[in-house]
Amino acid sequence: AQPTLAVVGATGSVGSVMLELLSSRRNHWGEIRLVASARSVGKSLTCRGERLDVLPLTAEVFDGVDVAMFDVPDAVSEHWAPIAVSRGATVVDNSSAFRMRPEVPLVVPEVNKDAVKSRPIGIVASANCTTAAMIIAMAPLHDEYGLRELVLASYQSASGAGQLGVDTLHDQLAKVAGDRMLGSRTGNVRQAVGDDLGPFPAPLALNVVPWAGDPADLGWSSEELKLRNESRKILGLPALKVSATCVRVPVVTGHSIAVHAVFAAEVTADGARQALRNAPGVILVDDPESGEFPMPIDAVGTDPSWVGRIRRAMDDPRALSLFITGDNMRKGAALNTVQIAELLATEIAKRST
Ligand code: 2RA
Repeated sequence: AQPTLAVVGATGSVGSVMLELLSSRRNHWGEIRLVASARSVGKSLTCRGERLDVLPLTAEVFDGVDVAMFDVPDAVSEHWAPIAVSRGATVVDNSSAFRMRPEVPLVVPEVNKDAVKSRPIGIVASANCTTAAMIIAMAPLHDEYGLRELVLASYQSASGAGQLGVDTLHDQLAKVAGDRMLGSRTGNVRQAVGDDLGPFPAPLALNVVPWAGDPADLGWSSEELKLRNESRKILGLPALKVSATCVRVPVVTGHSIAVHAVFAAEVTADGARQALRNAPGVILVDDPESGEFPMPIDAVGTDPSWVGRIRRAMDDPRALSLFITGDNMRKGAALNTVQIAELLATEIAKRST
């Protein structure tokens, strides 16, 4: 029999992309159960062309489940993932609750899929959206040249902050549309947007906000430290130097990262392009003179990380600058989680034959 899957957080914005992917990718699953908080019960959603009732999050809902994908807030994962495991499921969790625990593998399948094999507490963590998009391109460059340091600036879209982020950006854009004075010395964007900033600490329309996540140590944000810690863990480079500045931009979907990477060996832009051309999960878009570079408006709705603007540093033959864009709802969230769940499904299928 094919394994049973639970989707926890099925009614959320990442959950809905998970259902889309489960409907469009090769099917690995027998029964699929859609699970959400009590307030979503009574709803039904379509998956694989079937209308399914949303079930409440209880311990019993995991009875008979082989794999449970979670996309819920950290505290909900922290509480419910171990309960799902105690009922016999393996959990693939997309929150940050378990990512840095040594006993939990942190997986981006194109880079370290074998890490799923050892999961002593029955939980596998899926990487943060910005890390996932970036690491898929950095891993083949690391294999080629030996990565030593990353200096990063992210350009993160509103959907990284959930549906509220997307709604807030659209509401703000509607408020500023048509006023040609806004953003000039006399046109006040703060006033036009009003007090409702949604999940952002400042207006996002006509602006960039150099802050994403929560305050962490020494002035860094949680998103910045995720990039550092998760990159080190996924690449198995505990001493990798990483400095990131995470910035929210008025884009609906698609996180981008400007990368300055320093390697052990000398690099060439052509060598880097060659390493990336056949890399899994990467699409090379690097012809700036013809207007071809990675951008969220093109990457949205697609699976790969789009990579371009590859240049060797002018002042360091061991350093590259490049630009990466990926759909944060797909590779950055739903797709990576679904891919990990599929690795587990394949393992379960092998075991039962
Ligand atoms: C963001 N990385 O973009 C987060 C979502 N997990 O806010």
